[in-house]
Amino acid sequence: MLQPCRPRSLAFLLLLALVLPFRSAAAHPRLVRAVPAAESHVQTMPRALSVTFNESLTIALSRLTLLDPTGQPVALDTVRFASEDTKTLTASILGTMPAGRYTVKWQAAGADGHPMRGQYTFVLDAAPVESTKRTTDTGTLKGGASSTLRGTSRPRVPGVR
Ligand SMILES: [Cu+2]
Repeated sequence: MLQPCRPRSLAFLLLLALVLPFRSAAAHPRLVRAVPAAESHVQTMPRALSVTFNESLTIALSRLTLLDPTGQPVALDTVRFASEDTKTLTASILGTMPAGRYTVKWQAAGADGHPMRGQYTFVLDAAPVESTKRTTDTGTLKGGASSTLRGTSRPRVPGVR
């Protein structure tokens, strides 16, 4: 009785092998949002990392790691859910962050307990140099622009030509 069934069950197994990866992938947490956002540039040091997934997570299997531009880990507080939101992991940043590109590595597991992992980067831009100097620079630029404008409008003034 098993013998005639075999080709059919083999076909069924093949079908399962094709379908299962998609099914399990759909059941695993997928990153949908991050703060700071992936590939973003931030001007000030963020106080916390926050990553939101498409499904509720198991906190015991969830991890966040922040690596500085040299690849050294930046001290983070314990990873926890953002208030009542079990799809969002957050961790306060305890260490200091010099300017540069940072890597966030995350691990997250949903109901089935299979940890998914991923990473993304963001850039902390260098602190702007003395705001007074910046204003002066902008002023100079503006002055230059307006004198150019005046120059262009000069032919309109009668008598100059
Ligand atoms: Cu799984």
